[in-house]
Amino acid sequence: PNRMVVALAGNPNAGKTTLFNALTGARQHVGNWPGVTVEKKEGSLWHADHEIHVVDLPGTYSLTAYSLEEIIARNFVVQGAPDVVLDVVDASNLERNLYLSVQLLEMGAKVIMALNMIDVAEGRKIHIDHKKLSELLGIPIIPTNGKKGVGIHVLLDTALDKSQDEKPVAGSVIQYGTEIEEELVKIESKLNEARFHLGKLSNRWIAVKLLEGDPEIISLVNGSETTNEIVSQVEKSRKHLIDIFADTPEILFTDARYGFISGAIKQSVHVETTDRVHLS
Ligand code: GDP
Ligand code: K
Ligand code: MG
Repeated sequence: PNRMVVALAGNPNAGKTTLFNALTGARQHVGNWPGVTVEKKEGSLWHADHEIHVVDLPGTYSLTAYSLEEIIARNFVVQGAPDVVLDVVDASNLERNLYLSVQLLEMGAKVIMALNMIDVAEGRKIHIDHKKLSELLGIPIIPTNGKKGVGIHVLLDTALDKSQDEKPVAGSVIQYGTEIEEELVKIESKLNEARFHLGKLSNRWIAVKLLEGDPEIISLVNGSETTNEIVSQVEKSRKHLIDIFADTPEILFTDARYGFISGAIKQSVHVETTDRVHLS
């Protein structure tokens, strides 16, 4: 009846397993992901009359399809269709960790963020205005200390709220500039014409992945008559962008993501310097 699935995503060592343990306690099961020897941890708990099933995804820095861990994490978000993705972020390494967050947002996943290791960040005088960051990313952010269990209750309330939120996720947190956006729109409309969908994922994300030359997503649209036009549009668009920018779309997208992240950090993070400034 009231059952929901929460997937924990995050960089290695962000504190996923620690939060997973704090959430599920002893009610956990350890196995392997189907067909591979990567460990899969699952567990469940009750909260506000809901059974919440939690899946600990492999730690990854990105969601390209270039490592087994990334493919497992991505496929679970795509095909396992979790109700909510809980993105566990190391607050003391915010910039690097946000690269994964931005990709989860682009996928159109329902994301909430645990700003974990908040004690470590504060200890290093890194002050994060999490409300501002939440506004900029368009997702709820909850500061947590996984080791002490701080923030767990709020996380669960937030996950429940988010799962019941019917608003579609935009998937367009980053604007890539006119030239790239125009090509994305062309590819998206070909996807729509061919009625191509991947679970609940936004076709914008699929368009981004196709332009990036993602082998897994390309193989999904390849080889069918209805998708011929998608493939030829992708080829045209890639060529067009390389002509204009003299860079591959992969590089253009990566640069734009890092640009967005560094802008968000400038607006929401303040690092106290220990050096005193002497004014004369
Ligand atoms: P995972 O790789 O994401 O699963 O990370 P782990 O859960 O294994 O955590 C990595 C390390 O960080 C462990 O030593 C944890 O005890 C520690 N840790 C996790 N969360 C916190 C936190 O909020 N604050 C502090 N100080 N340490 C934490
Ligand atoms: K670890
Ligand atoms: Mg772990």
